Amino acid sequence: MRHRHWSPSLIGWGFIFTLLLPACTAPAPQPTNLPPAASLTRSLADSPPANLKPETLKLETTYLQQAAHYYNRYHALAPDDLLGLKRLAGVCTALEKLGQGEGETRGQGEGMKSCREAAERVSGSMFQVSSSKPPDEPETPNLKPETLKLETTPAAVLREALAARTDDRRIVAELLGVSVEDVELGPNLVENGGFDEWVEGRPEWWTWSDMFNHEPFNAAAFAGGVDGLLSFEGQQAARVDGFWIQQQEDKSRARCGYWQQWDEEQHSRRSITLTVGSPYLLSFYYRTENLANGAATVWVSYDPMVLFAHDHGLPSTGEDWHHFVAVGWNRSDAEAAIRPLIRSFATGSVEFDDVQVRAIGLAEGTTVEADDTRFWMAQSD
Ligand SMILES: [Ca+2]
Repeated sequence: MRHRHWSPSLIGWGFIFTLLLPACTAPAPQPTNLPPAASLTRSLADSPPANLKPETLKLETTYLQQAAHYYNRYHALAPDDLLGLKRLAGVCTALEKLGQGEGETRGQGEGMKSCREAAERVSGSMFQVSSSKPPDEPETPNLKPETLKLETTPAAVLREALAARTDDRRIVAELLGVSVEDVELGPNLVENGGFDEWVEGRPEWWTWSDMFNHEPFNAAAFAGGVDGLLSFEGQQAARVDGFWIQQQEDKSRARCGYWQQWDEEQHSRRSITLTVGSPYLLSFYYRTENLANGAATVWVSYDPMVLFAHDHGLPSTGEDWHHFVAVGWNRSDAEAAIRPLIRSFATGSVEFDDVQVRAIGLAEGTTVEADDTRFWMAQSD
């Protein structure tokens, strides 16, 4: 586990993440006619703030400036945490839109100082802000050439850094060695992959897989449930906590987690069908805390010709949200089914969010031979 010098570590930051602004804006009371800070940030990121009154605009600018300050400081401490980068990019995008609404020049003003600093850190170069015209010269030489054609503002640099590590279409193209324009992703075949719907203590469409405390498994104390504080996507994530595990060699390893999928109406298990020879994407976000390397796993199939067999171990994340992506084929000679099972084999905690399985469509003339499953993990810049 990585030790950070800030206390109270992630829970404290989780509080800031969840409440976003109130945690760092104690002196300024929030007017009752404002929407919650997090939803306001999202709405500002989506559209220009044309309908905000001047005094409201000023107040929100103050909130966003302070949020950018704290998210930038957090990102400096935990650059691999994708949730931190996501929130930082969102706040800086909202700040830039507010700045435009106020007639400020791009990337100027006290509020953008933190965003510029983060953009410089992400791009590995000094960020020269052009306030009058789009940059003619590359200002971020460490980024790929196509990136420089985009509107280059601190928020644009942060959004690009986030997309490089979260855009599944781009990542699939990278894994297959084809152009991103030649890749299309089908609908998500996983039900409730974001774990935002819960029924009687378990996520809808998922069943609790408890391979412990009965033969042939070791005894253990595991608990599963919802985390509504630090989800990567939506409002909730699924969590598995291991408290104690018996290590008797003549028994199978204790393990447990959530297994797609339980059909409530049919009272039967359903599977995700994979056609022969077509590539598929398996993708999710996860974070581990005090969990041994490789102890959190994903299982999809017994057959090594259907994506991959047995549990695929995930690297520990030191409390950060990481992204897992795999691209594989049904290389058997018949239609096959998978049932994603995400679980833990050890004491400590793991959370999962945004589980996806999608068919990958390739443009006509683009072919990739069915091969071993390819795995991708986000790396820091
Ligand atoms: Ca979620």
